[in-house]
Amino acid sequence: MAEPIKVVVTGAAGQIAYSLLFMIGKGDVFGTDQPLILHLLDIPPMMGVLEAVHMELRDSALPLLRDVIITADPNVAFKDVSAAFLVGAMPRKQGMERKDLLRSNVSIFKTQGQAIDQYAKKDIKVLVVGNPANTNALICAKYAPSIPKENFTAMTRLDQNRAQAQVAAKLGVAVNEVYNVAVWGNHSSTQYPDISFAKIKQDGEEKDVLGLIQDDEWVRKEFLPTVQNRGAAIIAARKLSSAMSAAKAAADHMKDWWSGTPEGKFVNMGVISDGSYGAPNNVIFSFPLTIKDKKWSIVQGLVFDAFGKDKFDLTSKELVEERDEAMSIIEDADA
Ligand code: NAX
Repeated sequence: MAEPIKVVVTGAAGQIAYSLLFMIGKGDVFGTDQPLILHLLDIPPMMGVLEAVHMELRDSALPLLRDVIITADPNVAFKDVSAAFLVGAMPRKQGMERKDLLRSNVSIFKTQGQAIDQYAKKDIKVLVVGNPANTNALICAKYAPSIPKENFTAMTRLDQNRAQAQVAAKLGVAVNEVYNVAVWGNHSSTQYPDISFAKIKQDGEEKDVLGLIQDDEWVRKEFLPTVQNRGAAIIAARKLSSAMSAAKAAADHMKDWWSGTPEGKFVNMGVISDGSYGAPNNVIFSFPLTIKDKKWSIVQGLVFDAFGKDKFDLTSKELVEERDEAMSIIEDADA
């Protein structure tokens, strides 16, 4: 058996972590032959709840789980870790302006970035789930200059999974038969879930999803808003935000980063933009990616129509505004 790796989950007393920790612990992410030491970080008032999560993890009798460390100290949480799930963030409260939300999150992700810089392994893989995920990931990377920017990613896999599920239902096929759904831009309601390049495999033959659906009206007026507003629909129905599906998406994201994508298939993650497709530079932007040897590459050569270009530009604009607001908060604090 391999040596154990250290993995940190922040917001570990929260609802996404409650599902995610179990998935990680039983080997869904790093493999069923990779022993683990889990580091659980939350804020001091949540230490009692975290103790209960710790007890439940122990009681789950997970063979891969060699140790669990619970802490409210980021410097302990990030020590020697190889992978980080940054789930904890400041939630948007009623009536809160974007700037106030950003201010609270800048402070959290600055502290965690600094701890990663100082204590984590230099090849750490960081997945930011806590919203606003793209901008939080950018802040975190900024404060960890000794770690490559490519190692900081934001989660748009839930949007990809939601889009695949909608297409599978429409075509009456299993969800894993649908692939190459793209998600562009921000993890927010401006995201652009795009099935222009999506395929299914039927009877051993690859077919274009759009060719099978043949219904532009459905794609633009039903599919798109359903995926963009799915988070709000879950909150309206459950009075709590998506948790089980968010945990599954976080597990999928890290698993594919760790073990790679199959030939001919792509996945989506928010990554540092290199300006591909005319996206703004220096934002964390969701692109379709292929992954090999734990390194991602942006899929090139996909072509947008005018409708797609509009959607792409809208989410780009929002990300630039979010970044600029976050940077002005940092400058004010540093002045
Ligand atoms: P919960 O409120 O259940 O849990 C969040 C936990 O984070 C709490 O235990 C809280 O004490 C902790 N926390 C707050 N500040 C912290 C800090 N500085 N260090 C460590 N822990 C801290 O929220 P949950 O439903 O688990 O959602 C977590 C985050 O995921 C939210 O920001 C949410 O908006 C975001 N989501 C992101 C999604 C995505 O696709 N990127 C989808 C699902 C979800 O909405």
